[in-house]
Amino acid sequence: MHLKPVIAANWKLNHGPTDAKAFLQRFLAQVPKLNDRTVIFFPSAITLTTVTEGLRDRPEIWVGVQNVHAEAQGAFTGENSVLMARDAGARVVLVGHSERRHVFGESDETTTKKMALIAQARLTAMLCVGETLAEREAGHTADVVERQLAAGLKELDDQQIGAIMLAYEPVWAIGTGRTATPEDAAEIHGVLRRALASRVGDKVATGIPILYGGSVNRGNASQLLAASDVDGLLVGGASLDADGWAGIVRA
Ligand code: G2H
Repeated sequence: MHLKPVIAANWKLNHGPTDAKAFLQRFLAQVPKLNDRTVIFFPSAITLTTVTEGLRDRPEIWVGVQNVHAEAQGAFTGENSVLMARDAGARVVLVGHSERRHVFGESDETTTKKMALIAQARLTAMLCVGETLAEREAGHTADVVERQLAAGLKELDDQQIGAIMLAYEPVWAIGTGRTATPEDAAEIHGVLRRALASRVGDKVATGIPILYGGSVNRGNASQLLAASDVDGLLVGGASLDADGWAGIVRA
């Protein structure tokens, strides 16, 4: 670990404004000002403003959105805009989460467009990559994550690449209770770091946080964070309970 760790909560389709208010009250009472780690909340778009307002006195904690549309505005009923997310206080945007790719059919081409749009809006993109179980068993993990990474970086210049975050989330470990071992995570994080270095050089590549996600919990968080090239955690289910999440953040 060479960077300030990034510990991110992906609430997915959980916690409306009422729940979020109660969560933050309980969470903030247990977690004093954080200078040695970056904590991020990814609430639903409907809950975004509640969370940014609830964290008004804690500017060291970031808030982000789980997705934006590939166009900034227009006739796209039901979508959310990167510009509106920024206006509402979001600083970071998840791109290509496996549920976007596998449940909603998001393609590499779409992640390319979203990454460019987010960079133009000067927000931080957190690009998610990860292989399915079939891809892993066929020995294709490195190829898959390198392809997804290349698509995400395709339209970005070196400076824009230096401002992103990455998350490695093996699909077979998401919400399944199966976690990659710290060795599995270190291996693929190393693949990603080398791919970044070959695109933008070692110096920029080492400054890009690479988070691990997939059934992270209070019991395995410290071990995963200690693995080589693991600079943070992206946590779903275990971030939904304020006490449990406070425990992971303090780990
Ligand atoms: C992976 C992760 C958060 P969980 O999707 O992005 O969720 O921790 O529930 O596996």
